[in-house]
Amino acid sequence: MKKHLAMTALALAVGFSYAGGAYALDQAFDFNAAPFGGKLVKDAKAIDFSYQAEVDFNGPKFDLSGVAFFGTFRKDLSSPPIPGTGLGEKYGLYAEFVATGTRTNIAPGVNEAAFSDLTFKLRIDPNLDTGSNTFTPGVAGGNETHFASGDTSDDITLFTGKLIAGQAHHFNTLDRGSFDLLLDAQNVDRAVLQGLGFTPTYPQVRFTGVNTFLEGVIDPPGTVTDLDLRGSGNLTVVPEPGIPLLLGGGLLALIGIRKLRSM
Ligand SMILES: [Ca+2]
Ligand SMILES: [Ca+2]
Ligand SMILES: [Ca+2]
Repeated sequence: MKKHLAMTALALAVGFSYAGGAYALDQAFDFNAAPFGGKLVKDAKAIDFSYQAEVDFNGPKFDLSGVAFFGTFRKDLSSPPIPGTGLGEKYGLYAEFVATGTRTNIAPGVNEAAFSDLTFKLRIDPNLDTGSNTFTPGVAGGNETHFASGDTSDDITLFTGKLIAGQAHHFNTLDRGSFDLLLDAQNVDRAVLQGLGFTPTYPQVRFTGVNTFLEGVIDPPGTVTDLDLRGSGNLTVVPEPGIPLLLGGGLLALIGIRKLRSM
């Protein structure tokens, strides 16, 4: 009996440590685009995007605004795109985001940023007539923002994201960097977002990416207006928060059993 308990706890503890692996436990979800002339995509694990944003650095603080356009669904990050979904042909899908945070210089040309606030909307563009505005990098043209443009009046919000935590990094080659944002998905349109991943009341979504274009970064404290930032990434759904907590409980149980044995 005691041995059985210990083995169960061990299995749960292993599960918990595995959860720390990148994307090890991404949750499958369904995306029903049938109302927009697309297909019902079953068991997707990621949606790929490319994005453009503008960033303002003001000493240690930053703010940014951007738009990401999604192109393909994947069953996992190493497999080819799911064909024939209608995304980009029958309907468009984009995210609009505005964020603020603080950055820290950890070495010359190497900075880490922590997000403190974020407004995020995932939206369907049924008629493929939404784009994004152009801005002039730098102080020319004033301090601008980057946002969805064209006809956005017909677009439908699928969820609004509330920031749980987020970090970004950039390196001294200036065109390298990455970001990782964890969001609570609220006001979820469950006619479109379905499946296991969107079962929880507040599903958690990861918005992660790499930069492919970024120049003119200066170390804090420094001021930059409308830095042009572009790149690509994936939107994934993480398992419901109860699962890691449960597995974490398994780890604690294992520690408890070890303590009992050492007594
Ligand atoms: Ca400008
Ligand atoms: Ca700006
Ligand atoms: Ca539109």
